[in-house]
Amino acid sequence: MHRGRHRPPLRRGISNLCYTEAVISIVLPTYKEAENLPHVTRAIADALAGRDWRYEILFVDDDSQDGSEEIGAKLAETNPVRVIVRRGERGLATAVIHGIEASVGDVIVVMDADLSHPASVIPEMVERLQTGESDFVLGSRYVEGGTVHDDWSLFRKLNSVIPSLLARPLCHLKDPMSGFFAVRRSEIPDSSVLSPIGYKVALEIFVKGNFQRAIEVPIHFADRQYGESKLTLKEQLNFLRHLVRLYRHKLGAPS
Ligand SMILES: Nc1nc2c(ncn2[C@@H]2O[C@H](COP(=O)(O)OP(=O)(O)OP(=O)(O)O)[C@@H](O)[C@H]2O)c(=O)[nH]1
Ligand SMILES: [Mg+2]
Repeated sequence: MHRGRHRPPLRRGISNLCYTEAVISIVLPTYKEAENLPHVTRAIADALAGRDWRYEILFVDDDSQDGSEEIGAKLAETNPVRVIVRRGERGLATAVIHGIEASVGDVIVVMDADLSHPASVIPEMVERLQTGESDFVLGSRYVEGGTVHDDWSLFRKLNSVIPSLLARPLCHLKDPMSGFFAVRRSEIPDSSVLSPIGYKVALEIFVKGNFQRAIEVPIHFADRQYGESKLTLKEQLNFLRHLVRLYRHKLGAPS
């Protein structure tokens, strides 16, 4: 996936951003997140303020019809924001891949739009890539210093931990279910190789790619304040199908 080499201007009229070497694309899949869009845009802008980095925020919305498109357009007047609306298609992972293909950055950061992922960690993630210390940086709840909200029920904890255990033989990551990660575009496997079903796009990219120096940085995973979860039973079943596909890939079996 090597598109975006031409580095077009991100948005005209935004003069307060000083651009130098790094071009960072922050890709956020969105479905009915209208209330969250201004907050997450502000959180990213605050996190990157004072950094000499050129960046874009790319919302990939699956035709939410909740005002997201209009709010995104408004945000784009004063922020380096773009909204891509996919019509007639749903899916977190495919939305992320679509966004990566449409983005311009050398460095790609993927995060949720519901404020669960702390934008304040983005600079550290980008720096770890830039120094060459890592080729895959994952925001992780399950390394030392990482946390989730205190009041997670046992069911919710199991819902997070069991899928991670099922994926353990595929990768050594402690939080392979995380949707918060940063990679260099040049190291993302070609989109013809990527075929995720459902939610787990970090796992898909990690298993299909050739990453030698993955690291996990601790994050606090906050519970969403606005909007509703889209993680349904159907998505959990999709995860099992996705796992089967990834195991077949890993074992070299035809899918
Ligand atoms: N484009 C697109 N985005 C999606 C879709 N489903 C979920 N998302 C987005 O993916 C991100 C994660 O979805 P959530 O519903 O927060 O899933 P979750 O974090 O597992 O669930 P909660 O803990 O309840 O928030 C959010 O930004 C969603 O808006 C989808 O079908 N298409
Ligand atoms: Mg969420």
